[in-house]
Amino acid sequence: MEATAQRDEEARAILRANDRGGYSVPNRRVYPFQWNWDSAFVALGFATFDRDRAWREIETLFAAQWRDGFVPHIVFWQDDPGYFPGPDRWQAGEQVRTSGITQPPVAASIVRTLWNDDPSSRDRLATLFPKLLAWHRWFWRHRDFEDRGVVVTMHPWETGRDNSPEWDVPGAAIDTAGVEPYVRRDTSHLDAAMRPTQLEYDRYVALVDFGRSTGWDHARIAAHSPFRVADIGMSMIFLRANRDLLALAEALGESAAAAEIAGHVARAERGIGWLWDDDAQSWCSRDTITGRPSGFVTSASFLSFWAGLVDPARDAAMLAHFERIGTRVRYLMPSLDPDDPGFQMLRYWRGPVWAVVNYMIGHGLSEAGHVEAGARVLADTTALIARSGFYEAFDPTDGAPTGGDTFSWTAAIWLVRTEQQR
Ligand code: 9WN
Repeated sequence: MEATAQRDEEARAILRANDRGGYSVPNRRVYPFQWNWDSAFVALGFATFDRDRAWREIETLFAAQWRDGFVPHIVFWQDDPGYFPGPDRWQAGEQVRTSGITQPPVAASIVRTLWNDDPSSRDRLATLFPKLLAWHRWFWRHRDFEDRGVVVTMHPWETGRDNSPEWDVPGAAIDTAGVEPYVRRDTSHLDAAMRPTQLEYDRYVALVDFGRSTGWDHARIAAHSPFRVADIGMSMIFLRANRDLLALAEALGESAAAAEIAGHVARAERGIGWLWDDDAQSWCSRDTITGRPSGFVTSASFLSFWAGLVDPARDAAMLAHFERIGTRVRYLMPSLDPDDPGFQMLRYWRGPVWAVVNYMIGHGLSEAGHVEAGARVLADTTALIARSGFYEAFDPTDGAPTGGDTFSWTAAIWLVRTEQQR
């Protein structure tokens, strides 16, 4: 109990220390700017002890929104030489310098939680709502331009699961020959064995250079990017976010917006089956250029429950994967199926467990009625943090830490653990 109280105090101290005044950095040294989906989860953590600060985290993110509704994955509020690529390489942004790609649109779901827990915040919700809607419209326009009801990503960084093996085959189409020399900063902070490879970095930077060469014209990027992959993670997160945005629209009496969003929810429910892979018996990302499914079972595959999809046969197949994986590792949910030959316990999104993904999987399973499974995922998350501290990610076999320490979103997820996990 005492140890738990100490962890609570540490978690709050991390959020305070990583607070740059209205926004948080994910980690002081490795990630010294504001990141999009990190901020959404961080707001949940702040809400446990400072509601005003929780709303500000999201409001500050949306202060960097472009006029066309786009919300960037990084906001460079201050300079810092500790991260590559910085603002000079991106050359993007309007009121403030930003990156030119986005990240998983989890913000509407988090805002719904903030509002549910604090109905007196209606004015703040009403101010944020049109901004959230504008961002979702940007997604419908530029990340689902073929109207499939899925999210087509233009960059592995956009998915938040940077070096997942899902991007290996589609990534081979990216020409890295013209990439101007650059110096990685991540490997000066962290062991290279925990990070993406040099080839992967060259591809990331080539895509940044390509986007910059279009002047961050998202219509052109969507038409010509060499990397266009329907991401199972973003597709599920966006479907859930649209359901949550719809609930917010109804609460605010925004009936035209509600009808518009409901139409997109229905479209996604019809279209998302395109990402079911019969061979893998799993939800999988799919390359839209070749049409080929990735075939990888990753932690993102289990977000179908978070998305609110109900399909008895597919749910049973996902639960069978869940059971199998649960016998292979001590801590769920590894970012890659441990039976995959490419599974690596400590290498970023090729094995380690991430607290924020667990939050969505655990709550999604519980909401879908798979209470025991959901509870296992959430309990494993707490156990990992209790054992190892507030790291970026964890080895699913023994719980050893990997990546950066004093991590904001890990602290936030600790603070919002459910009563049963306390
Ligand atoms: C690139 C900040 C971010 C997370 C991502 C995670 C990692 C960045 C990087 O860190 O990505 O965006 O440089 O590795 O993969 O999910 O938002 O915590």
